[in-house]
Amino acid sequence: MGLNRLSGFVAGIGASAGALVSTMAWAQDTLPVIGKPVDGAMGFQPAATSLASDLQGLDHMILYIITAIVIFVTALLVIVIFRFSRRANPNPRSFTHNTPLEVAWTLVPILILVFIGVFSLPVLFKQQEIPEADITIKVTGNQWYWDYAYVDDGVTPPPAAGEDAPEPLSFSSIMLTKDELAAKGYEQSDYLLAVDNPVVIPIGKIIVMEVTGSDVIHSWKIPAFGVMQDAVPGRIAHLWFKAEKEGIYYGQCSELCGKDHAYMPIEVRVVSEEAYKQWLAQQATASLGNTAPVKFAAAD
Ligand SMILES: [Cu+2]
Repeated sequence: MGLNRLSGFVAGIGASAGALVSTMAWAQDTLPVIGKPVDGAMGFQPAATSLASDLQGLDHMILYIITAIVIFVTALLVIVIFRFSRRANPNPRSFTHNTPLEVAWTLVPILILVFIGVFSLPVLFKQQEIPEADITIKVTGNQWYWDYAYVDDGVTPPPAAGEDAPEPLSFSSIMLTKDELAAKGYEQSDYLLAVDNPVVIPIGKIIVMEVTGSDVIHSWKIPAFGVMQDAVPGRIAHLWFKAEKEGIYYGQCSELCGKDHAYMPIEVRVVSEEAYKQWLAQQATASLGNTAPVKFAAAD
């Protein structure tokens, strides 16, 4: 068991069943739902990481550029339609080239693309250059649910030389049915998003997700974090984020993976450092009466 040290810690502070119930209550009572789709909404979910802010800023900037180009091209078309119509030009001129114009319409788009690249490449590198993790979580896509393993929870010290690495905290995350939502403190609108065992992470820590698949390709995505990574069987890909707002964030499998593709959502809860440690301790003492079943063995 990966968290036996924490079990001792919890026993040390005399955690009773009542204390466990109260620690379980924090999540649903106090956490605002931030990363959730809204009916009829336009635009992005609120950015909860600098990666998402960068992506959204880039999108807005490019939207201005696109709008200017669309207006410019539409204006040219309108001018051509009227000024160079057959009626306005009964005797058409016969030239075929205009070298300065052709140089201009080659160079100007290149300059526009270089300008966009100057802003977009740093964003791309920031996403793809994985920093050193505070907490590393392995996520495995299955038909049709996600498995999570806290391979380095940032709390348990690494094993001494010669000692076996402790088995990580791991659990499966399965979508809640409509009937289960209310009992777990969710609204009906959380259907297709809420899960039985959400991923819990502390605020302000660098989380590195090791993303893989067990059967077909899935994709792990949280829009409000600005992250999405294909989960490819036989490969481990990495993504990272640092969440800056406490709350509940939803995502969905984003690679068509079979008949229940729409029924394997992702729920991430960003909590305070203290609540995260409480949660870890609670997982370690799951056998003491935690109602959320947690498997410590390797995933199915
Ligand atoms: Cu999937």
